[in-house]
Amino acid sequence: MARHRTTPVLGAPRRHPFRALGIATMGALLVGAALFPGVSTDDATPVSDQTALNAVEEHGQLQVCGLKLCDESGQPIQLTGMSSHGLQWYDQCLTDASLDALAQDWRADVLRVSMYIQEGGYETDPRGFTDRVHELIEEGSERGLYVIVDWHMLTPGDPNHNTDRAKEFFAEIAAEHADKDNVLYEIANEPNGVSWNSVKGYSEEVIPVIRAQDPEAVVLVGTRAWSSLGVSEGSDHSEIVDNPVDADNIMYVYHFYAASHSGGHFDVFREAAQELPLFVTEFGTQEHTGDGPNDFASAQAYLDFMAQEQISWVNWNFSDDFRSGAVFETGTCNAGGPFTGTDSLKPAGEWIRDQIRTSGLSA
Ligand code: IDC
Repeated sequence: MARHRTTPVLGAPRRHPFRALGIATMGALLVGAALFPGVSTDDATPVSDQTALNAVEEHGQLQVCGLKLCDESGQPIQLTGMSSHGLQWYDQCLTDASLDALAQDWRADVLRVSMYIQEGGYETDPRGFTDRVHELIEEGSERGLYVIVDWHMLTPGDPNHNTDRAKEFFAEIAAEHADKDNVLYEIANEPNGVSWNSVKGYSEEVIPVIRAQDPEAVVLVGTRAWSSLGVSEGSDHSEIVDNPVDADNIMYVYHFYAASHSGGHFDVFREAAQELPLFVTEFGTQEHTGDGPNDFASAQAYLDFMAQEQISWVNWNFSDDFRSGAVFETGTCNAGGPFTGTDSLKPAGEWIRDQIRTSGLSA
């Protein structure tokens, strides 16, 4: 693959705002520990987190190598992190404090910015939503996070319904952020009710628009049947293997909800991982509604497999929606937190925070 670098990455150390803050805060914590030797700082962010690794500074521009996601130097890596909820509903959960918590206390590597198109999303105010995505890319970048720009089409399920909108949006986003190393483009959240061939056709229209501006960025392609690799509509990954999208440096997207998708879905996912580059941009520990009881055993089986295969994942979702899959208790965002520690977390939130803290680049 021809790679055209516009900005130097490795070798030219770039200043990271939290490095300085980290040292100052670490000093304060050490002084605190000396003054109050009996007081554990366990409930606060541990000292080591204050200098949490800046994933982007360390790993630079990502690329697909073989079936893996690799860093700038060609080393396979796994990213772990969180997806926002829809910006039209839960923008108030994406604040300086909550994003600081995600980067430092949760030690996430990646933030997925979920911008719905319908349901009160982008189509109602293209300028406003595009501007907000620009801002969130900057917010993520300042915190050393990779940022997935999620074109959250869902209803209608044919991505071609929104092709013109997608081209306009991605052309602007890619042009504005082409010199960054940390942006990934997810061009269709969950195609449904359409053939794989339609999704492939859409992808081959939109990917060149992105690549014209930002030739190096990794692009993530949603798969048929709510990004189930086809399984939820009676197909499987072979339709992709036999008829891949004609583009380099792409990965195919798989989503799962652990309480609903532990059987045949998991089997196909495991097989697909041997044949396709995969990225899980959304999963929940509960049912496919994003609600209902958690099945942590099923989710753990998936996470163990993804750790073994170094498949990157993002959990749904970093909001205080009432459903069990939103990590914060209802009311947390309007109250301004707390976003660190576990006091505001639902069971799924506590579980996933632990997982993120102990996996991925900044474990
Ligand atoms: C759900 C939200 C819910 C919202 C609904 C609207 O949790 O609050 O009312 O979308 O569309 C997906 C989708 C994602 C869903 C999520 C949970 O990508 O938008 O969020 N889910 O149902 N695919 C499978 C599950």
